[in-house]
Amino acid sequence: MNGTSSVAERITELRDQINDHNYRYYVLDDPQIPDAEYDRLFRELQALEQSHPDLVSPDSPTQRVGATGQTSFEEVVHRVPMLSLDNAFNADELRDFDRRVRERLAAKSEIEYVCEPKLDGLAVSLHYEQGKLTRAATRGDGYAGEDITANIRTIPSVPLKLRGGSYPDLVEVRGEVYMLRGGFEKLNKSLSDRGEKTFVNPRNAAAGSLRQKNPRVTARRPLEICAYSVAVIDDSDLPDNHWGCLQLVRDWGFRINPEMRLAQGASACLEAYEELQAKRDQLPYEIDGIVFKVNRLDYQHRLGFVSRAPRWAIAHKFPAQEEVTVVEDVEFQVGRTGAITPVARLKPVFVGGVTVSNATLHNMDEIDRLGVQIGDTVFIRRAGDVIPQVIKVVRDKRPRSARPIQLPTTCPVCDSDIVQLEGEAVARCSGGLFCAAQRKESIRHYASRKAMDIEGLGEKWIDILVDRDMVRTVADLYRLTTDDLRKLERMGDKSAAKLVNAIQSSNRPPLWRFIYALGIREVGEATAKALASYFGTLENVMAATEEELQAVPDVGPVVAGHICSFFEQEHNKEIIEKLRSQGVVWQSEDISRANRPLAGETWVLTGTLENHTRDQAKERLEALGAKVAGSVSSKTSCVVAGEAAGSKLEKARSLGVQTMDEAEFDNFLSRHTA
Ligand code: 9MJ
Repeated sequence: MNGTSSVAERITELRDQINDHNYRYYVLDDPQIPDAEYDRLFRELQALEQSHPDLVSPDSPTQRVGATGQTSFEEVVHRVPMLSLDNAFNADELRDFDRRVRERLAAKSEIEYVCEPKLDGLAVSLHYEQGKLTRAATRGDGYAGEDITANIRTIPSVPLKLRGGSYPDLVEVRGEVYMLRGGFEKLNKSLSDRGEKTFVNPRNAAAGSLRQKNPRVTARRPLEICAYSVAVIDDSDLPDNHWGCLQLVRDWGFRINPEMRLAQGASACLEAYEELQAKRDQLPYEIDGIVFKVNRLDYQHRLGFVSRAPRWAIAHKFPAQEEVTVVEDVEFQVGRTGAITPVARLKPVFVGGVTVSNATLHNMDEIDRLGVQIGDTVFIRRAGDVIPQVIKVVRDKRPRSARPIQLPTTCPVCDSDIVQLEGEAVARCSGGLFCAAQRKESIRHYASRKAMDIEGLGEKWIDILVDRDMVRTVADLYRLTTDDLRKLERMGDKSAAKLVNAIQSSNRPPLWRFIYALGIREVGEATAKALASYFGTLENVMAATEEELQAVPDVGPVVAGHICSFFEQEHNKEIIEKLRSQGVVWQSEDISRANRPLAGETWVLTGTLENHTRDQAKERLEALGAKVAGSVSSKTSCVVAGEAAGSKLEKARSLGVQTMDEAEFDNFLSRHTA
């Protein structure tokens, strides 16, 4: 064997391995090697290709980012038109579709349909010749699209080479390119941090990313692909139904949507629609409906096409999540911590399944970024149960009477000055507990379900109690008597007794609920739980220094600072003292046993952990009560040995000390973390 052929063999081996790891990571979400190992394989391949340029081939994983640098977006005429789908907007339209299908086929029994989530992205066509990706195109007008091969090659879940050996010589795979919600939010955040234009939704972001002239930009965008159809261009055989084709495409290395299912007849399709709609908000990507496709390909063939859409498929749409309406006014709300939030009052509009008449504008920076004025026509977006957002202004529709939005100089509730700290986007009322809005908000938070859970103490009664000065702080709640409440308009004897009872019986909360109920800035439910299980008592939390607080998982310097300054303020200490004297007893946590199963144990970390930094692993162990030491002795309880662990692991073994590898450690942590 000469030198070059062994290099060629190694190159092939590396490409196969890397392709395999890409597939597992990007398509199966199940990586088999740590990133560092992946990087080593990748760099070895790059180095070999660099020293043997004659062995570089376009389907090598190193060639994903187009070496040419520029795409010219030439026109591509589709061999088979990329038709769009007809829509059904309600159950009747879907039943009509099914009836037409049955009539045309003269079918005696129910038709079997493949139900596919309709991804909200961009349709693309990918050509493979002898298993290699040779051309990718957008749908365009359905007959001709743009050549976006260089950009498509940068998407990790697009196979550059089909897997396995049993694919046709010439095959076209079609699918949807889309962006995960999480990736979209991150991308927008980083664009807005750099002062660049953001995208209105994930679909738009995916489209913008595919249209990049420089594939290196596309490569940095979190794009995904999901295949939904295959067409063979030579005369090879395909399975005789669409479902089978999808399984085949999956075997070639594509991701297909895991929510796809089969349904017999229109009623089962409607059930699938309901089920998918209920899941819609939990999916990590956006869908705008469900597509029903006749499963049998001979039926599809017989049904054929009308001018722009197949007769064998229909898209049953979900309610739109974006609509257009008018900003009629902007009001400023005061939150619990005094944060002033501009809220757009909208001409009511039906979006995401409900009628929306308010949308948050977040802060003045956001108003500047959007360039929104009162009177503007705007895009509203309501996805899931997230607060409706204004995402875009339609500038052409701005009326002459439009007015800029101005931050008031004083609090709309208490007239104290509004201040905005250097570098902070949020403006705040400086009135503190003098501000009725802040008092109301802090009481509302205290009484809320996840905090003290005082049933019946809603916004309406809090407004009345604060406005009449019957309650100034949460401690005053416990002094209210049935007689006090009975005097209020629309409060009957029964309701008064019920409310007093609800308040009184909220007086023995678990510690975490009480900490959460205090409304310390940025201390949510999870942080409150972590504080409670770490410190055990409120006294310990109150006495902790910023440094000590940061030993708690998830507590960073900012949150630690908020906690310390909360407990430094006299009036907060007073309120806690008053609550205690009114008989509120928060239940200390047993930090010695149940929540601190490792109390009294000493653990040692050695080697490289792939899923945690050393500090994170240490924090997790400390949160469970363990001490983490640097050296192994016979007193050591357990040694966690990562990659390339050396002498400490040996010593542990020789002393008969328990050891765990990283997988066992992860497993252990997941069993011991709430
Ligand atoms: C989407 N967008 O997820 C089709 N689609 O089929 C699925 N789009 C389609 N199928 C034929 N799942 C034309 C378009």
